[in-house]
Amino acid sequence: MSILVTRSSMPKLEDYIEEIRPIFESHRLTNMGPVYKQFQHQLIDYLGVPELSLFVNGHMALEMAIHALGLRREGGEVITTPFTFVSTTHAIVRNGLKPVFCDIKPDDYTMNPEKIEDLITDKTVAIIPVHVYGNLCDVEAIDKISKKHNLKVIYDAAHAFGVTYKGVGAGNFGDASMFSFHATKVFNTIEGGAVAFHDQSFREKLHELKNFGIHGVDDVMAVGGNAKLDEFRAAMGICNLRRMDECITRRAEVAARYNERLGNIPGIRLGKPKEGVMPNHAYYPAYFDENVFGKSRDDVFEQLKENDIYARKYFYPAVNEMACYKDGGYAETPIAHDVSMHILTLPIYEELALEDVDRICDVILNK
Ligand code: T4K
Repeated sequence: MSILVTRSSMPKLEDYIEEIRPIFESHRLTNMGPVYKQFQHQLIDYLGVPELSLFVNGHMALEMAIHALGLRREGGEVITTPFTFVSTTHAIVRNGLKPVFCDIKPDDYTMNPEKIEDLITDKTVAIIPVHVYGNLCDVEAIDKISKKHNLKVIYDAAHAFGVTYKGVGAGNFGDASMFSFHATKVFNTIEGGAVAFHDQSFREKLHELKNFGIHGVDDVMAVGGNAKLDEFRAAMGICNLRRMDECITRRAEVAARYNERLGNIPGIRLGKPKEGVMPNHAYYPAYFDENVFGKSRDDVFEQLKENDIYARKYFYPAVNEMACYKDGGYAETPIAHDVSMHILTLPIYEELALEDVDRICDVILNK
């Protein structure tokens, strides 16, 4: 059987049926119904955040968070990372703002705070860093810079569900954090996402944006769109949330086996979570240095493919090198470029057997 980079975690079918039974009986399918509300409360508890708004996917959550924070202005610039899924940059651009790419750290691939201040101009309105692969950014340094320059911070926490730093949930840093609940994520609602935040005035803004600006039956107070999570997906979330801790524990076992097999191989660099971070093992990145290891990232990718194993080059190319951005006159980011050329995310998911991890490692190591 093929091994893909990930495989959605699923609840037991009977559990899901039980959870959607009331939806069938009530005919209440969407528009912030009782299942949505129950799920929202459960998530606030699980993530340990003061406030949370649910969305149809992570991308719309981020796009609307940028809008809701009032960042849209003529010529406004947002400092962000090119080492991400393209959604982060698209969300900035689709708000009429200009991305200013900040290079990343070579050890954990998150935005390098030492390079942020040089990029700040009188047009800068915000910083949007990304918690890459389930590790967290240097939140303390970014917080200091944003306060000094009076800038908003929105974290793209698409990979950081359930991650904590010194015991504090990932959704507590900055002005807002976006989580993705896509099928490929550690925690999924099929498609889905959320914005965590602490300023209560933000709640109404987000609500307006995701529900046409409607306040009451006869009141439309703002020009909003539609990005609501429906009841069936909320029910999927309720089921998967119950299994979250066991799911992360199982992923940790898989990651530990990879560490054991690949940890001391010259020319393979593995991910290193920031000190104090409890990771969720969302992805398993390995950096291949061809000069030392003898095989390039692309060689390893092809060799795995020949063995019916499908790793992925997340994130290649870096966003500022993608067709839709490469001619935009953006600054080069040499570290992000280098990492995007050498990184491979190896298969990791709840059901991946340790024997399969061994098989993957055997192929990589020519055993
Ligand atoms: N910011 C960051 C940093 C992100 O990584 C993402 C999403 C976002 C923002 C936006 O969040 P969302 O709007 O998506 O909530 C995938 C996902 O579609 C995307 O959610 C994710 N990041 C990105 C990194 O990866 P693809 O095009 O690589 O996925 P795909 O269809 O090739 O699937 C990869 C593997 O996952 C498959 O080989 C098998 C497995 N899979 C896939 C699907 C669709 C399943 O097991 N079940 C499934 O239903 O983009």
